[in-house]
Amino acid sequence: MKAPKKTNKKLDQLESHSTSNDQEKLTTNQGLKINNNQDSLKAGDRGPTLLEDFILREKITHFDHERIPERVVHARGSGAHGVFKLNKSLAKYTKAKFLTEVGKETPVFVRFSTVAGNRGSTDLARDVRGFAIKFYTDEGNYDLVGNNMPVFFIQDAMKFPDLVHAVKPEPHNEIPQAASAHDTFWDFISLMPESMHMIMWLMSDRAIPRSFSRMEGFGVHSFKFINDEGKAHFVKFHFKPKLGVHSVAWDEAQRISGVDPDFHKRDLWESIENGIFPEWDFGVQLIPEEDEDKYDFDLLDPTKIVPEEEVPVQLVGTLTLNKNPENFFAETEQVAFHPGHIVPGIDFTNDPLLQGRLFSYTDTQLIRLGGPNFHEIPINRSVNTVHNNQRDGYMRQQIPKGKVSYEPNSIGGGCPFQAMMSEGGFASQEARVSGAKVRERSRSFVDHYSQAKLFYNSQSTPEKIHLQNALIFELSKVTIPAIRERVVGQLAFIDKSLAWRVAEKIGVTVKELEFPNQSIPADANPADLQSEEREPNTKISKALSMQNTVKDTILGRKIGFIMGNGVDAEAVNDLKLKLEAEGAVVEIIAPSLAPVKTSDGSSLTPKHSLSSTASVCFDALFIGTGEDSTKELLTPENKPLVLRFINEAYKHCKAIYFGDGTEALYMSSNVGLKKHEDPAIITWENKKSPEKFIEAIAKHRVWELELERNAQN
Ligand code: HDE
Repeated sequence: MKAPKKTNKKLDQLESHSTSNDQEKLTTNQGLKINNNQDSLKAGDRGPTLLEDFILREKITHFDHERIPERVVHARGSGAHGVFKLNKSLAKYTKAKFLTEVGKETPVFVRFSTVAGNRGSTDLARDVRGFAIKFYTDEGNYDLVGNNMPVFFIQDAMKFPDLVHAVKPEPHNEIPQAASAHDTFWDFISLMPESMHMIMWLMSDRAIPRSFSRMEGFGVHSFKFINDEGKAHFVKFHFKPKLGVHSVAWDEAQRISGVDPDFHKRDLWESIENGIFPEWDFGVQLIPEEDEDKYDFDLLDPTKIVPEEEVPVQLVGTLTLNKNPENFFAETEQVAFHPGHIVPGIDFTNDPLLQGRLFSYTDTQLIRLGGPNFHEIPINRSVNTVHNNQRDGYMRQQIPKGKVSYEPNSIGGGCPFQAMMSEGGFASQEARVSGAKVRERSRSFVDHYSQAKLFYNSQSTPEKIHLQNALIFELSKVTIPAIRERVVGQLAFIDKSLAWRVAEKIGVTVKELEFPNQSIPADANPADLQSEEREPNTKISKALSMQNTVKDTILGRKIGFIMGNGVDAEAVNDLKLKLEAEGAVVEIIAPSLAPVKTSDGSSLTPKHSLSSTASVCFDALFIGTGEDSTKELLTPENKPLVLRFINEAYKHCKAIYFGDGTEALYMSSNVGLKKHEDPAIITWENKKSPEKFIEAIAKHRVWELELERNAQN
């Protein structure tokens, strides 16, 4: 399937800046046609190059200058164009036009990112993901610069450079790249109790998404909606993926980083090219301004969520990504987001983290994009034209006419005019502000553990185990024992058994005083330690567990078909058609890239060879039907590779379907050793195999069988 050609106001605007070399002659940047692009101009064919060679000079000079500084955070990114459609009017709460006119479609550009790594680092780092959206509204650009986690590490912008310095590679040796598993990060965290809620999110599998299209987006801060009457509501922004929220296992993440470090970027690109457009429901949590003090946390505190059980998320729109950029640098790299780009009907709150961000983003673009005219770069242009008296600066593109660049003026007829509010002129919410000038934190910000606990308690057992293991992995890389001890001390405020389990694995001795529950046996299953009886009054929020987001769809799932020569053509094609009809993507993996000869004499073209990919790149495996195929897959050369595929998919709790005649492979793999019920292993014996396979893939993984599946490895 090929994506249909999209167009909208923004794409039309971009089109006017696009060029194509198709059927054109090569020219210099001055438009001069070039006759020889192979050799520099020399004094004799073995002589020195002449300074006169303006063509060589231009080419090399441009090359020498073709890098700009990468973003200081969120350097690695992937972008896509799309559209935001409003399904339900929010006119009661906001006058922002793109949120009030039902059916209105607003062009968007979205950039996803990791935070800590360099531009060339892996997509699969354990990290927060940026989820930044530029809405090209008719009233100007609105940027929602969010993350895939709804809270943040710190409460005040003053701590941001410290946080980032702590997580980035250590300054003396620039190690480690794109990883928080090191001394300085955990040193900082161990001394910052306010970060513990975010640490729960970061150590959960949310930090290793299966794809961008399977992660949530959050505005994080409370913002304000202002309606036509000037009434304000606090608002929290949510994006809920139509495919559910899904992650890979940490073991997979590490292997994918080697096999395909562009895994997320590729998935986004290929999905859009294949017409499988990533989609999210857009939702809002709304709180009347007068209810500000109703909660046991402060709405201005960015380390807190508003639990969905307390304020439900109202779904009002759809975000769809439907077009890949034409050029990575021009669009994804040069796009400049800023939480301060707002439109009438949306306003800021006094969240001290947000307030700091309002300064930082323009400042960073000035150094990154080289001057104050970055708003004129095509991807950053608003779809309505810009009119003001700002002028000049590096790389000015617009040609403002006339001799007036000041206001008030009479020569220019007073233009451009200020807009009245009724004409869409932006006016900040009139809010009363009072108080002594203080450098202090509000007392309403001091509870650092309740919501960390809420998050942990809301996780399913497999999710809890993954979180524990993530902490164990990360803290095992911390070389200073005192830091490890302090983190365990912090964890104990969240959940004692979590702290105990981690402590045990990272060489921290648990003192009786801190852990009254010393009766926990050393071989206890962590799942048993999390029972509600131990903490009977613990609150749970269902929305916080990814396990509750499973959707009944295999749209966009990638299924690896492993096969050798002689594979049963009918069985393979049948299954392929069934899976593709449900929106899955089938890719053939064979011993080599040579076409596979099937039982009926036809041939199938593999996309991968057994040694060029790995099972971690697929959501499920089908082991191709037929004894001849099995025989080839079991040759001494192929067998270890095939078994690695199967055993890894099994260990990572994926669905595997063994076709007819593959029993020998089944028996040689770890799957053949299984001694438990496993709904995700489908064999030739099952009469409804394809249907069962589809059902199992839709469930994402059988995480609940992880311990049992791994016990056999
Ligand atoms: Fe950012 N952040 N940030 N941030 N942030 C940047 O801006 C900053 C914060 C987020 O795809 C930078 O253009 C400060 C929270 C995203 O281009 C920089 C503070 C959230 C992106 C910056 C924060 C974010 C950035 C680096 C604390 C989630 C990538 C390059 C006061 C709500 C946008 C750039 C893109 C990027 C500063 C905290 C999200 C330096 C000072 C909280 C998604 O300006």
